[in-house]
Amino acid sequence: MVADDPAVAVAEPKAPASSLSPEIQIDLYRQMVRIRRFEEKSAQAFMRAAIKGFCHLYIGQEAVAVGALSVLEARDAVITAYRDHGVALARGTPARACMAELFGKQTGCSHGMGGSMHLFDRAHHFYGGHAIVGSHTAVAAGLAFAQQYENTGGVTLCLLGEGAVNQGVFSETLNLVSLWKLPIVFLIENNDYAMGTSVSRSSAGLPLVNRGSAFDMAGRTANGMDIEDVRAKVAEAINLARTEHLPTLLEVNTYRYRGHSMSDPDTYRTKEEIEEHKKSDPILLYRRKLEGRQVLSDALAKQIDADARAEAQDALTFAEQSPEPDLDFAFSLRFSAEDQIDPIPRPRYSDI
Ligand SMILES: Cc1ncc(C[n+]2csc(CCOP(=O)(O)OP(=O)(O)O)c2C)c(N)n1
Repeated sequence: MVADDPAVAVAEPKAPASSLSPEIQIDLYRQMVRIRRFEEKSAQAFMRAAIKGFCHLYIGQEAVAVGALSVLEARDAVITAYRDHGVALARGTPARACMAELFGKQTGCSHGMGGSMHLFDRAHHFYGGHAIVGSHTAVAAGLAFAQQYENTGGVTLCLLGEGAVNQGVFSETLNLVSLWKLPIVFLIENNDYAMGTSVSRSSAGLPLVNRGSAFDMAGRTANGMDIEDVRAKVAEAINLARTEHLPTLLEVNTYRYRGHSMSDPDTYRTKEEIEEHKKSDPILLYRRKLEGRQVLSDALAKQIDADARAEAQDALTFAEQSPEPDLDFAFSLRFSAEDQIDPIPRPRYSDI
């Protein structure tokens, strides 16, 4: 069985029934497959140097973004680090706009100015894509502060890698969000490795979820290979943030199959270790579960896979055929005297 390939699965004989509707279950599955196929297409494009710069793939972690974002409302804010393709797709940024950004094209969701690590989509309240490890956690607190100050009823979901928890800014941020009772959820995507350093070599006081207790924050853990577990735990935390303005620190255990980035030779772990983790592939496990519940047929699974491949190919063609940002446009992105970015035309998603 090839764990990377959700088209190959064996039904789980006695999968427990779910409180989720069949439509939601299918949609969760579909979103994970979309991300996997998009990332595979990105990897191919990077290998032939069509995508330049950095490229950090989300393969293996799909259940985290899809499960977590599936419980958010449109008014909520989402922010993450540089491993952001799957998060943007799960938030609703069109695959075309994401792929074009990876290609640095003007039709990209950041107009080609950000690239893979800086996807941004204000229309969907997706505030990046940030390359400086841990830095965006403070920005997340600012988003939640604005939501509270303006009484929008929205909450902020901030995803971060486990490598970010030892950055000073993260501790300072936890202190303030707890003190000010901001409507925010911090979700640590613990995929074991920060570049080539395992969490056990970098961090004292495991599990990392304990870090919140110093600031009197609620703490929860979830299995990042089980999309329904992620969804349930995030739903509780989001509810706490929305109704009681109490922040939560969530630790979600997951695993990335590919190197840290496309340039990583991946020599700090064994092939056997990776293969072992692929046995609990989130897409494969969920497909088995849905087949056991008779929610997903073989034909539908194949159709979902074919659609996801077609979408990824379409995004690639769109990106290849899109124009480079022109120089006038690039130089129009400057800070004004008021420190506001000059207004720029947003991508018209209806057109792409
Ligand atoms: C402040 C800072 N220090 C170092 C780096 C270099 N760096 C880039 S990614 C990374 C590892 C981060 O790992 P983690 O937060 O666990 O995210 P993951 O790659 O696992 O998604 C490091 C140290 C950086 N970008 N920013």
